[in-house]
Amino acid sequence: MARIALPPRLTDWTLLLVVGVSFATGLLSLVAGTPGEWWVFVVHGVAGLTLVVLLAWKLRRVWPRLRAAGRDRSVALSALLTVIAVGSLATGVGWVSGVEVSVLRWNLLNVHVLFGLLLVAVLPVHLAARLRPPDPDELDGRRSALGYAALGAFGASVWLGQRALNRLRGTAGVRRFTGSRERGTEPGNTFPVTTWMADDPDPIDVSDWSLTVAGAVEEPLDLAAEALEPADALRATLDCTSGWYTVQDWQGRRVGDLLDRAGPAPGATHVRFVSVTGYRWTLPMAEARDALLATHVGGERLTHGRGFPLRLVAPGRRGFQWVKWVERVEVRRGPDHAQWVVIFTSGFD
Ligand code: HEM
Ligand SMILES: Nc1nc2c(c(=O)[nH]1)N[C@H]1C(S)=C(S)[C@@H](COP(=O)(O)O)O[C@H]1N2
Ligand SMILES: [Mo]
Repeated sequence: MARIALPPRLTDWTLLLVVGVSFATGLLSLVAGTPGEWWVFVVHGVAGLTLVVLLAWKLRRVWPRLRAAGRDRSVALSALLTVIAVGSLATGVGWVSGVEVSVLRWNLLNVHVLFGLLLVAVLPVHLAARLRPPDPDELDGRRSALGYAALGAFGASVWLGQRALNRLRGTAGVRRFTGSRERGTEPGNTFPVTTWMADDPDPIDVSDWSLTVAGAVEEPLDLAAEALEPADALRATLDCTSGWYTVQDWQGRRVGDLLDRAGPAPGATHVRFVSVTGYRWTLPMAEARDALLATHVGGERLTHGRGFPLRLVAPGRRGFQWVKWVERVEVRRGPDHAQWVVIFTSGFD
């Protein structure tokens, strides 16, 4: 291993690159919901796994200094960073292998995301104290090529091997390309209720609820529950970023039909779906038209936890984008960037 190890500076800079790629693909994975986006998960897993080797190379070099840390604050921080990096790896691999733990209602994937965020939060402090420029003297083309080949081979073979092993063991469960495991295999309200952050409205009384369709439209609509009896159906996969999915037949109203009745005004490009809690998500017009506002799932009326009386069903989107308890559809002349903040803050008073 010593002979193929990258030289010190190159190891450090490669570590930085790999953490960057892992973090970026980790974030991207949260919005990857169509099969064409499978590569996000592969790059994330393979890059993440190469950290095992990079950390081993690095720790072999710096271990004596880490042990002698004493009162040196920047070395203490390096030690903390090591723990966080190892934690990110262990939780990632543990989750993929089907290890079941729950820390305050959090599963291993949630803990993994937390470790990833911690890593990227603490890393800049470490870099500010320790980052050294690349060293041209240590560069040796043949040795570096060998080092990178070893890294790639390790990452790819462990990734593939782990998949094969999990399939053999059968215990890690069948997973979608997003890594999610199936929950709620029966039709109807059988899947978990997932509330993100603080959204927790009281059950909605339909006699004082209605759906408003407004914004950039010729004629705003205000529809009572009776006007929304299911007329359309759609089979779609709800895939939550906390690692589970369910395939269900949803019944309700095609958004395109509601929009046709309201008549989008010139320049309308997006459609925003707003919950009674303020939680919201916006889809481009064409995608919104094919989405469903569901009142039923698997032939059953939605339960309160699953968004009764009306929830968005957005095929190819991840669960957090399927707004529950919808009371407003707003046609817009542009996207909505503030939604990224609102999904974290809605429901807090
Ligand atoms: C920045 C440091 C991170 C590192 C080093 C890292 C590393 C890893 C590793 C090693 C795995 C297991 C791959 C395997 O064994 O096949 C994994 C899985 C996973 N990570 Fe991360 N990760 C990081 C951050 C994140 C973040 C920030 C997110 C999400 C916001 C995330 C989401 C995931 C997901 C969804 C999986 C499961 C992928 C699958 O099932 O194929 N990771 N990660
Ligand atoms: N208004 C609102 N809609 C929401 C959420 C929320 O917290 N508030 N959670 C989202 C998340 S993270 C997921 S995975 C799905 C879960 O739907 P379910 O509870 O019916 O399983 O709803 C989404 N819609
Ligand atoms: Mo979710």
